[in-house]
Amino acid sequence: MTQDQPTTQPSARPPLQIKLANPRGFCAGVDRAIDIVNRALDVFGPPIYVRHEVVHNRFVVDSLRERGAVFVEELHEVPDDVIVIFSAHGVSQAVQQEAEARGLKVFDATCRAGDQGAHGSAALRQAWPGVRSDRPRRPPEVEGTMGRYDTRYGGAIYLVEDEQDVRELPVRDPSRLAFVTQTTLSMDDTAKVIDALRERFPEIQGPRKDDICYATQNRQDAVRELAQGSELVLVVGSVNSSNSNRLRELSERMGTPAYLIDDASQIDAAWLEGVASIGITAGASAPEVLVKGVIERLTELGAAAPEELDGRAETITFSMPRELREQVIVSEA
Ligand code: 0CN
Repeated sequence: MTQDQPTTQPSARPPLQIKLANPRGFCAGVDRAIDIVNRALDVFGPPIYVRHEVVHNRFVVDSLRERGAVFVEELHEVPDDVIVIFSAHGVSQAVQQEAEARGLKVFDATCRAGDQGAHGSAALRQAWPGVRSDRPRRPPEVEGTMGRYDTRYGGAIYLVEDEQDVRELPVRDPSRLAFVTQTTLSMDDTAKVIDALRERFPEIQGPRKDDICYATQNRQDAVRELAQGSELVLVVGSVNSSNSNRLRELSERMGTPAYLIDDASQIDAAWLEGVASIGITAGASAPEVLVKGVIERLTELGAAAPEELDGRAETITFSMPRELREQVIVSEA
């Protein structure tokens, strides 16, 4: 007769741990830009033209397109007598003037934080005028900022992307030189370029540190912490989103493999083999609903409930253009 023995199960693998970066996803400028398109659709009805993707996110752009937003790259694609929204990344003065000359009704969704770079550039125009760059395709923020520069006084503005560019800068008068930076760059890489500028041109003027916006900084700090405690990082964001790419890159530089994904459908289960902890973050243009989808997919693949890391609270908001603010309708009882 055999007696029942206590069964010894082979030790089951602990469930995959999920950590969420904090902060992640939408920033105040993105929130406002998307609200502007949605409110314009509510108030004026479709079509609402948007110059450039309002933010660099496929899901956001597709959703707004479904509501009647029409995305174009240049104003000549826009018919007369329509409403146009400038994307969160800003536009050059030439684009603004073209819209004015054509009498187009414009709502400017340029990020208030990104605008500082453009304003910085505008402030420099008396002393360091001119526009010049031979790069064929520049990010829209760069296009917008460089295009805020007044060429009438015969100076020059250059796009400097790395230390090599700094070494090659053909500067005539180093005492009349200043810099601004794009808002969504890598903090580490930008610091290197600025150090090189200050070393070669000790008199150069500029921001104390850089013009990288609060949201980019916070998300880069958060992904640093996330990557430290994870074996793999997933960054939710689109391939054309600069700040999202910087998050993936930063994780990889810290030695934690990272993938940039638009949504849960792009997760390859093979990535998780032998991985015990996975970190999730999202670029400033990626909505939280996509992060939720990623968590759901990972749960299906055996992950435990996610744990959110402590992070920096963000309280900043930017106001909507007056005409698009919610109207409070007070009805008489
Ligand atoms: O992804 P975004 O639309 O822009 P980039 O990171 O590509 O510059 O995010 C919003 C940021 C802005 C402006």
